Amino acid sequence: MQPWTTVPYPQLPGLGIPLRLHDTATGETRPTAPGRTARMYVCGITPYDATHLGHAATYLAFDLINRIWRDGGHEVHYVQNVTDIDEPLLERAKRDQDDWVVLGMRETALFREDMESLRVLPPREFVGAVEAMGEIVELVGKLLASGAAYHADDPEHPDVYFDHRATERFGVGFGTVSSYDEETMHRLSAERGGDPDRPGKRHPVDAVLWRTARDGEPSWESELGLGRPGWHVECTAIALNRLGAGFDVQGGGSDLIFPHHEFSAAHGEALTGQHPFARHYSHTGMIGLDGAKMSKSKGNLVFVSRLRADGVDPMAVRLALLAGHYREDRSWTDPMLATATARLARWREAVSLPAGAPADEVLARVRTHLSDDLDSPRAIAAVDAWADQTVTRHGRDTSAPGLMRNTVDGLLGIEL
Ligand code: 5CA
Ligand code: ZN
Repeated sequence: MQPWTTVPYPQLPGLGIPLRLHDTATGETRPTAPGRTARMYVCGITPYDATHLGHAATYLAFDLINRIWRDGGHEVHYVQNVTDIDEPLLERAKRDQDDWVVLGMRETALFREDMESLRVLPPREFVGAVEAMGEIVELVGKLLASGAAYHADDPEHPDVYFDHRATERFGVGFGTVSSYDEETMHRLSAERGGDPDRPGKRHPVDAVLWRTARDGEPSWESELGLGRPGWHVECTAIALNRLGAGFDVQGGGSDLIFPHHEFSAAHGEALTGQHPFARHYSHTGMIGLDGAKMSKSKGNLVFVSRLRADGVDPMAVRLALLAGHYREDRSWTDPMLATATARLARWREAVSLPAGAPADEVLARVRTHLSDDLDSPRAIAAVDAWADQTVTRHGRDTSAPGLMRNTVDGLLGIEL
């Protein structure tokens, strides 16, 4: 698929600081250690509805990683998928008597516009499940051949499942990403698209790799028979074939820790024999509204496109979301947007002055805070202090307003 259009990335003086990032799998916050080219995979949207502020917050967090790595002199190979075939898409299309292909294309186009307006740097590769069908089929075929996958004991629908114990044969147990106990895994499988109670599986937790065709559902002809792929293997194939095993960061919201990232990793490891699938598993907190997680199924959504249509400055939306720490579950509120709008106006006033308080120290502070597990609230506070000082007392440093404009643009992605 065509990614969205990029925005210029200003070069900042000096070199950025290596990023320390929390890793869900080990529970530690430790340095990312990319090579010359950093490799990141972030789980993309299922395009059956518009981008809400929860999605936006998640992609903004990974945009900070992208920016910090670039500031540190790395190139970034960023891959993002689009789950353009899956249950939720088919259900929504049916409900609205829409064509699932048209629905997916329409919502993906809107997502691109939203990302562009928020100045999120685009992935180098933006890949739909449908266009990756051949690679997914090949991967499932290999898992079957190696014994890591099996057909369900069901003559009518012998769907292919992944044996979740498959990596044990080289000494890696299941559960290295989430560390959840079996009861939690069972419960979350049922809540998040799995089918723990289906008969014919070796184990309730096992996840589907290839679902044989059902009446009225789209399906693809393949060496696995007519059918469509499971969700987790889509991300395994797209990530592995572009980034290789042991890439730097696998990202998404905390709702993807289990079963999605657990299984994507287990599929990849069973296939390559290499552990870990990704060196860091990075997860963002959930954005809610009025105390409940913002989710399409609950219908309590604030859309980026709605705010744009209402004339809200996307830079204020970006600043409002970055004012919270990415790992915290938090709620979207009107005062958050009001605070961000006022802050944006103050920063704009400060950078439009002919001179200001010295800014070199502020750049250093912004770098330090962001490289400390993406501490955007503290980075924003450092810019606030500079803007207050500059607006109230002016300053004599004529290069400061320009440097602050570039700092805020390059590292926080905010155009003043
Ligand atoms: N297509 C899959 C990933 S392969 C998917 O989860 N799509 S999604 O449209 O449901 O979500 C897209 C991204 O936004 C995922 O990374 C998800 O974890 C994240 N996300 C969803 N809801 C929220 C929320 N309320 N707050 C923060 N992030 C969220
Ligand atoms: Zn995914």
